[in-house]
This record gives sequence, C-alpha cells and structure tokens, in this order.
Amino acid sequence: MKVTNSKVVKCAAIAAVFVLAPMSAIAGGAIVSSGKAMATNVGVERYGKIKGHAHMIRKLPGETGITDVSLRVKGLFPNQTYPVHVHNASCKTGGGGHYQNEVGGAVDDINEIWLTFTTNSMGKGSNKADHGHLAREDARSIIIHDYTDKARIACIDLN
Ligand SMILES: [Cu+2]
Repeated sequence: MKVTNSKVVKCAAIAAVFVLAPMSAIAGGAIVSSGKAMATNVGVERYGKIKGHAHMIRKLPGETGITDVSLRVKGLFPNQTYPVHVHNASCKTGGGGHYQNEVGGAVDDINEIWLTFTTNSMGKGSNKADHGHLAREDARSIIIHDYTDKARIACIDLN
C-alpha cells in the first residue's frame, strides 16, 4: 500500500503504541526501529560478511496505522532474488516465523511484510514495504533467506 500522507498523531495514541514498542524511538509522531544486518552461521559459511541495515517506521494516520519498512543489503551474490520477511522473534532466538497482521491468516505480502529483492551486479539489494496496518511489537526482526534453499543467511533486529 502506498503512503501518500501522514497526519498529526494524538499524544494518547503515541503513548499507547510506545507501550507496544518500548525499545523504539519516537521521532516526528512516528515510532522508528532500526538495526544492522548480521550474517547467521550459514550466512558466514556461504557469503562471509553480509552488511546492511533496515528501518521500520510505525505511523498512526488512522485507527489501524501504517508501517513502512526499508532495507539495504550488500555482500550477496549478483543478480539473484532473495526472499526477505519481517519475522516475529529476535535474531538471537533464531527469528521465529513470519510476522503476520492476522495471525494464522494468509501467507502473502499483504498479511505479512515482505522485502524480497533482486541484487544488482555488485551483489547489493534493497527494498521498501508500506503496510496499511500498525505492526505490533512482535514485528521483531527481518530475515534474509538464501535464494537457493531459503536458508536464513542474515538477520536484522528491529530495535
Ligand atoms: Cu522469512
């Protein structure tokens, strides 16, 4: 969903969301979480260093809010499509499963937050996802899967 405007947010609403995401920073009426990419053990074996960062911005323009996520990564193989999703557990606990707006609902890029990208000739990739719902606290990390076998090669904690 494309975000076209951002309305002024009420203080009470900010406070309510801040309780949901206590480790995040509030900036300009939005809650911003971010983190750096860390290669998993499998990722180190296959790629060595994987570098990158991501931001998640939670906004409250309406009752359901809006969540924007952006991601930039390098150190991957050129011209390959890497599946990427927001996951529901921290990197140190393995990242859990896919974050879902409606838990147990559809496995698609509407109910989930996907940032799948195709790398350029330098092995760099990036993507953005704008979602029409406010991500809960369990939108905890971003996992980059290998294009071959979907193994988890890197993880970004959203703090
Ligand atoms: Cu995933």
